[in-house]
Amino acid sequence: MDSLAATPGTGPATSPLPVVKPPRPAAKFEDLPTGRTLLMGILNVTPDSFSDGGQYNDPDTAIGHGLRMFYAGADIIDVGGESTRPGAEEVSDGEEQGRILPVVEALVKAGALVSVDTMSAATAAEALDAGAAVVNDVSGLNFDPKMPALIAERGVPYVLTHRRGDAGTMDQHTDYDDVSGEVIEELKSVRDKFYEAGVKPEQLILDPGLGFSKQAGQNWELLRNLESFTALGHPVLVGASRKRFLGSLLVSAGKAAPAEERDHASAAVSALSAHHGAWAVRVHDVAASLDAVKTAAAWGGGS
Ligand code: PMM
Repeated sequence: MDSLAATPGTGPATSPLPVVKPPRPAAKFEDLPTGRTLLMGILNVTPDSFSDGGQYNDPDTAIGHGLRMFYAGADIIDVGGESTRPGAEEVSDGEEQGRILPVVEALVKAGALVSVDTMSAATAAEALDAGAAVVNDVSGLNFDPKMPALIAERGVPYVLTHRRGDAGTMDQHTDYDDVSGEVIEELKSVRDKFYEAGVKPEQLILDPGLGFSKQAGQNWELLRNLESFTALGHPVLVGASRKRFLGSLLVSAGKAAPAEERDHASAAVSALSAHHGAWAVRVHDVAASLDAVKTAAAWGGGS
């Protein structure tokens, strides 16, 4: 990705300015801004994700989109190579790594802080070697048995997301008497497995897993109870952007709003999540959610 090394202003006077900026020093997790909720920009390098599947399927398009989100203010770019939507096909580690590693490398070289969205310990290890700084795992109760040891050994931040079952079965596991209480207990039981492997509490970021083994009303219930998640003492990540429950909220002429018409509601959820203490929101439309979290910070008396 030599184009990343282009220096603005070195071409002939008539040539357009390069789209990409020069490399920056590698971003560090500990240098992330404080004083507002962080933005994690979504980059699915997949043919089949529900929200943006197929749009960023080749490395150059994916890198371009990642850079656009970075320059729009994303604090972290979340790069994934396997769709997590209900019923999605599993991909091999080799295929997943082939999709994401060139993208991770290029974004890190450009100075972005990258998280890898994977359920595979092997892929997480390769992505960390390529410069990713965070592992974002939505496997929930069904995690790769090699993941806890990897996270302990590398000492990196790890997003522990609630999910029951797998992509094929999660929609059959939505029976809860008390969705928030049960999600919290189940997150704690997975957290214990990571502690047993030597992962430190400060490495863990918790995510209630909106849309993963949850029905629409259960997602709202979890959001309503966000403060019981932040009370666990870990940073909390909220991933509501463009999800089905927003589509069913925004019904028009009897039809759920399609994914690309859910960004305003997603930004509203970002503002409310920020106001209720979320550490970060995982979003498609970075610019809208940046405004939303800044507004929430000002409302709360922050920067
Ligand atoms: N949702 C998706 C993928 N990865 N990661 C975390 N931590 N939390 C989420 O809610 C989450 C995730 C699915 O959404 P997408 O297809 O829009 O990426």
